[in-house]
Amino acid sequence: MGFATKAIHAGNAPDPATGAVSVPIYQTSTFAQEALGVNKGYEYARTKNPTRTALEQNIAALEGAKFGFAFASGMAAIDSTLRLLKSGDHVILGDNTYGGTFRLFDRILSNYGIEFDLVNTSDASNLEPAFKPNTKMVFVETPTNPVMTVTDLAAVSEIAHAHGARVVCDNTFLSPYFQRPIEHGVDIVVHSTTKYLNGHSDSVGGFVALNDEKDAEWIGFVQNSAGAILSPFDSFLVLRGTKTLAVRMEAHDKNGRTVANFLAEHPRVQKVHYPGLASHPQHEIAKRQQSGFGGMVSFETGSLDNAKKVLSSVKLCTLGESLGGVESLICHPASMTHASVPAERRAALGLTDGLVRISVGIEDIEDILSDLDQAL
Ligand code: P1T
Repeated sequence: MGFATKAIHAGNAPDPATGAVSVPIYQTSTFAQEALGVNKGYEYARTKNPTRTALEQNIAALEGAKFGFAFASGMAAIDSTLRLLKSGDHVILGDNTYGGTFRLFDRILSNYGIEFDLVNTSDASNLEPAFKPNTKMVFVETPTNPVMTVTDLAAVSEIAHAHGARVVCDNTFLSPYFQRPIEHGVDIVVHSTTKYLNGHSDSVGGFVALNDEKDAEWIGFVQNSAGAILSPFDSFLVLRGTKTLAVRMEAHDKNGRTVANFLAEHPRVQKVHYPGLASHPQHEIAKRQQSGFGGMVSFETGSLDNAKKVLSSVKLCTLGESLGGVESLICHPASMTHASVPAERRAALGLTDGLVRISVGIEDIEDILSDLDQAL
């Protein structure tokens, strides 16, 4: 079955009770039981809800995973995945991740005896020396938010597995339409479904997809025990979103490439970060590992003042956090999405005060380009 077919049909069987073609929003907290221990597979809605189950089957199928779990946010999905770790474990964390992921390690997990080191995994040769006897996990984003560096997932997985460590990949920026990390050896895929999977900027959610039965059992146990579940209504919205993932991603990719090329030639732009450009340092890896480059582009304006001018001059692009919706969103990572990353770390990553990030939407390309042109 092709990707677009799976996106529409996986988990989306007509409702057994009524034949409804769209999976209903089962807005209920509990389910009537016929007798003690006799039920229709559902008991209490934190544990399992049919709308959530449908979404879990859908996204797991898109990632090529046996198991999937939907959470209340991307951060809840990441937090629940990190509960595979125990006090005393060490994690190799990609040096550029969403600011909230760094903050979770830096400010919360560090209180529970979980150590981490930041490593630039875009050069796989940096990985080997970073392993310690207690390294249990390598956690990467690719492409990274917001400087768009790419990590070779097959190379990193091979090294990590030789050390007995799991590899977790945050696949939010490309979605399974353009990149399926499990096919490259990754053990666990996490998502903020808030972004491309839902695609319409009207829901916050997260997802974990994996094949290992024992780890899946634990993540399911954490989902039920800690309870950061996705609601039935949000499950419905994301399930509706994934039905159009293939067509939306094609449109984001087409506009993303055009915006990146436009910016690369613009006299007011000093540098463009987009793996689809031949000048991107990991362009060859991206071409091999991804089937598209997507709609995320960041660029260097040269100073905070210049960035402010651009951000206050756009008319079509909306100034705001988040990404992956049909509308173009623009933001200032240093003060918004990555404010929790210390200034010296941001500088080392090229996450400067002059950096602007665009989530290129699927509006008419002429309108997006003329908005950026007048703002620059
Ligand atoms: O916002 P939430 O659904 O909890 O997802 C967190 C998250 C996880 N991973 C990546 C790669 C992300 O980009 C995010 C959220 N990012 C933004 C809100 C942003 O504007 O970058």
